[in-house]
Amino acid sequence: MGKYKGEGSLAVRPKTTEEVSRILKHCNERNLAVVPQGGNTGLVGGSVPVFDEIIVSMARLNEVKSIDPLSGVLVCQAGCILQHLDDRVAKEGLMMPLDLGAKGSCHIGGNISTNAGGIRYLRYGSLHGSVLGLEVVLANGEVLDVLQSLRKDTTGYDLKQLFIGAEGTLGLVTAAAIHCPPRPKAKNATFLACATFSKVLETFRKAKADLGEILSAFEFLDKESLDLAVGTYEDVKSPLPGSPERFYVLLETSGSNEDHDNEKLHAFLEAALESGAISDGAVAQDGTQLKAFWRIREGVPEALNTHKAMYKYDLSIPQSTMYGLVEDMRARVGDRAYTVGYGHLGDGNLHLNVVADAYSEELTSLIEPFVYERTAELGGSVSAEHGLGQMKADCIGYTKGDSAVSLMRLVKKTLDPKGILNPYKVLPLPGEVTPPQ
Ligand code: FAD
Ligand code: 2HG
Ligand code: ZN
Repeated sequence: MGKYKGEGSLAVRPKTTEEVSRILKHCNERNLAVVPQGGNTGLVGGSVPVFDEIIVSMARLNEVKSIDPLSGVLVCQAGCILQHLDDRVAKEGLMMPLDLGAKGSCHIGGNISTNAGGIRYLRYGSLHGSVLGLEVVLANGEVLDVLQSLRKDTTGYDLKQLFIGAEGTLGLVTAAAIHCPPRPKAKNATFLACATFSKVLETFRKAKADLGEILSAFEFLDKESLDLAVGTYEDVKSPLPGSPERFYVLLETSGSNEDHDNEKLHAFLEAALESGAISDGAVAQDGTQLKAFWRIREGVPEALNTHKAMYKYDLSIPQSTMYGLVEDMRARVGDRAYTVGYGHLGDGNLHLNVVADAYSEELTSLIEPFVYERTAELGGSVSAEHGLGQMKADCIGYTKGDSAVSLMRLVKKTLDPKGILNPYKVLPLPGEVTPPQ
């Protein structure tokens, strides 16, 4: 994002777990801090050194170890690129359980370390469920081997979970076993217009009820998001040009029988039009159009990135109150900035972005801490899927209470007593007061 700049002067590029282990053993003995780096696509500055931490790039740990087509278990090294893995497992009739706009660059190790969500979360759930095993190098260089491929295992504490979403602060993930679902034989998508946000919610309720097992994504964008993507890129075109509505939904279905899925989708659309939940809609006629629909959604964060100042918030908020926060923010900043709201509505995940020509203290003070305070009041989370990184390390208290933060500090102290792993990320500095709940 061009927002975070470190002073690192050394990057190491290990090829094996053994090399990662030797690097960490050496750094731990000499009190040298490290920052693990995957595809460097993170949005909260987690993979960027704050001072002169040594960058440990995981890019050369990029081997696929095995794929079992029967169980669907993929075992691979952490530096494999998500898109490459999806292409590889496709040959066995499988699919990666997650998908995100950065798939062409992000690593599976980075995905695991941020507990990335993305557009398949609604259907396939969190990496806390899909990751079956991990190999992790601990701060002192010891290799923790919990790289099982078992679906069920209740022998003691589930240690791998600690490293999923730890943003490289507890260990370096070097390999993973991941459960991959069967690749759907049929996929379809529809782009819908809704007059109000409550109609978007009504459409979501109806989609869950009528489409059931074939519903695979339910993304929403407000008109400001759509206009931005369409206005920035020539290849992004609205399937509903001239639509006057305030809200748009990209709904995807995936299943095993095209006729069955189409029948269900069309019945749902007819009923949604009749009830007034949606006012217009377009159904993708082929794979090319399906991709074009996704290009609109993926074009929004890309188009935001063309602005000089970008205030980016990734919030979990109960769906019923989600859009009120966007409206309040828009009213607060007025014409000083452009405010958009979009995201993974099916998962209660709002991406609220405020962009402008330049950062200013006035704008910043209108946005923060308001955005975090209001999220806490609504019972939400200040980080739904991007992590805390360096951007929000001092914001954890808006979502987690003192006892949870104290226990996290204890875990960190136990696994990384010298604090060499990705310092200044995730947790506030010791003694720093976390914001009141
Ligand atoms: P990096 O950015 O390199 O690192 C992220 C964090 O993980 C850092 O703290 C780093 O130190 C740590 N880390 C990396 N590798 C390891 C390792 N092997 N062991 C230990 N720690 C490690 N995120 C979503 O959740 N959902 C989305 O839909 C989504 N869409 C995106 C779209 C775009 C266009 C972009 C640019 C980003 C998007 N992201 C999304 C954010 C980002 O892609 C994810 O957070 C991704 O999981 C980061 O992976 P990475 O390999 O780039 O990790
Ligand atoms: C997405 O869902 C990503 O597109 C990025 O999580 C969100 O940049 C953002 O606001
Ligand atoms: Zn997202």
